[in-house]
Amino acid sequence: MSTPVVYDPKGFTFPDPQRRVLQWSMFIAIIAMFAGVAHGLAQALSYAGINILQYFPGLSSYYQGLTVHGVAQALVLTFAFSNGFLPLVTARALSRPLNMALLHGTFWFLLVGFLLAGYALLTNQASVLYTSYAPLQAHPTYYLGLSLVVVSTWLASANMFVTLRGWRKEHPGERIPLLAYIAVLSYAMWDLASIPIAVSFLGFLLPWSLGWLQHVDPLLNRVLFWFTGHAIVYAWLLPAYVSWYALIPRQVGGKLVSDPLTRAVFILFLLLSIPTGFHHQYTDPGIATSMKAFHALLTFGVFYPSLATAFSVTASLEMGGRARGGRGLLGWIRKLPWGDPSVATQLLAMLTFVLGGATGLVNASFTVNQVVHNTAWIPGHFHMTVGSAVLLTIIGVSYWAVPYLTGKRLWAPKLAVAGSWMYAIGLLIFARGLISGGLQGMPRRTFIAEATYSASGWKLAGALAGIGGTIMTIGMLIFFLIMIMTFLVGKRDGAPRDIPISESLTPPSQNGWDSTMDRIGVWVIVAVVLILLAYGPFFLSYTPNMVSPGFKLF
Ligand code: HAS
Ligand code: CU
Repeated sequence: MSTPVVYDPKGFTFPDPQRRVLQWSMFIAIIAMFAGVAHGLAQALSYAGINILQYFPGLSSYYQGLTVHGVAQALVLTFAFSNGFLPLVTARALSRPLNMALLHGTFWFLLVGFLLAGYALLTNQASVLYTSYAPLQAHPTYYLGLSLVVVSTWLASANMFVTLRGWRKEHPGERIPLLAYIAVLSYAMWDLASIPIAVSFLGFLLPWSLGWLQHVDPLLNRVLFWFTGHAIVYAWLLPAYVSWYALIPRQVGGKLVSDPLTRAVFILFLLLSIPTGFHHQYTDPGIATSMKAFHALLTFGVFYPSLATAFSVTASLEMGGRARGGRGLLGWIRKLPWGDPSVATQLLAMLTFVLGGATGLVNASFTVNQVVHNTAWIPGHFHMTVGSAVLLTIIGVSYWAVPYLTGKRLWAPKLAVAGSWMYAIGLLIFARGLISGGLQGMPRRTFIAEATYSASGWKLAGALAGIGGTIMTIGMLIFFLIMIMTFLVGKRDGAPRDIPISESLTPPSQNGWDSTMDRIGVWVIVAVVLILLAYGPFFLSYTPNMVSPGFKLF
């Protein structure tokens, strides 16, 4: 006897006060996005040799702008979105309201954290780049603010766990509805992954910036950063996968291919996202080569669930395209609802992510990494991952979620589709520039516009980055315009009244082997064991060198 995969209960209405908090969470995400975009344009134009920094009032240096860009986009936008989106879909899938106190806590911690970090950034007291490497030292409000952002994610996941526990009590022995399961697992992975950065920020960097500690160990803090820092990219990505697996099939008129496969994919992310951080530190001294090689191996392991996702999601899309009359080998692609801004934007997210995944393989390959490390290739790679799969999915989800939460119909959907195309095309041109520049030694995190050195191939690479970045910015401005107009003048009829939850072709069994996947606690223990194997030898053999004072260079 099997149960329906994705629980689709009738008659559940989200309580209005909760809807409002979730709506504001999405708005903070959009505000953070806006704060980061202008600085993104400045970075892109810098590669093209154009300096527009003088047009930013109060901006002291290139590095201040780059830090604002990274922190706003990578740390605030992503988590503000997930803090709203994941609890929203969990509650809907379980047909239970969230815990109001935790919901308010999530919101306020995030907002106060954003404001504190924003203060340090805007006053040029935290130009340390989003990686926050010691010995670059920031103002205490930067470390405190970002720690509060992390606490907000813990509160959001506590809310999901509390809601799930309540549901389980009332449904003993039943399989967890898939949508809730994958949303909960996404943040369960992040809960584990975020502990090292909390230790680094609260245990070392904050006391150091307050003057309570005179010195810190730069390598130790880099290790703690990347301990969290590789998994953080999956904390950004998994909410997008939640949408691609459990919502998009319904939006295109198809079905999710397999419930057990989807659960297995998320378990693999829980197990393998964290013990891979040394692939960011292949060139760092002080870490045994054998440990770096072990992380390299696991990095190829964590490539696999994304590969499975590519096949599974494509099959769902094909099912939808064929149900809509698509014929022939590829005829179904044209029949997908490309006119629906939410769908089109996420299809573009997927297509551009294929290149992001391929460049990730190059990075992961231990020796080949030497060619691309610290070059413009790396921002090329991550704009085709976090700047495509993640950002475009956030935009695509916002195109139904903002109308759903506000009750206002999306303003100018055709313009929305055009904006997403512009962003995606701009992104491909931009990344093409950075990727080729990187291969010719063009450095990342360098103000190329003022550099006194260059190589012959950098001109074309930089020009492509500048042109692509400008087109991306126009695409983003269209998104902001649509959000503002939807909020201000969106019609009160025609907004979606429910979340598009997919059914599955292969449902989960009630008592078969795959039901063991619902024992989330056991999988968390397995993940901890793998983490101990991957990081234990380093921490057991490492003697901290607390030697470095703080530097404020920019
Ligand atoms: Fe990465 C550096 C390796 C994925 C983000 N990465 C970065 C940095 C960032 C980042 C921000 O091994 C820079 C950090 C810094 O500031 O220094 N990355 C990988 C690998 C993967 C990978 C192996 N990265 C991501 C994702 C990110 C992200 C995802 C953000 C969300 N990355 C590295 C390494 C470095 C690195 C090294 C260090 C480099 C260095 O030297 O500094 C993989 O897991 C990627 C797997 C992805 C795939 C693609 C699957 C495709 C799908 C779409 C299917 C398409 C469909 C379309 C369905 C296998 C799922 C059909 C549609 C129709 C219309 C037909
Ligand atoms: Cu990584």
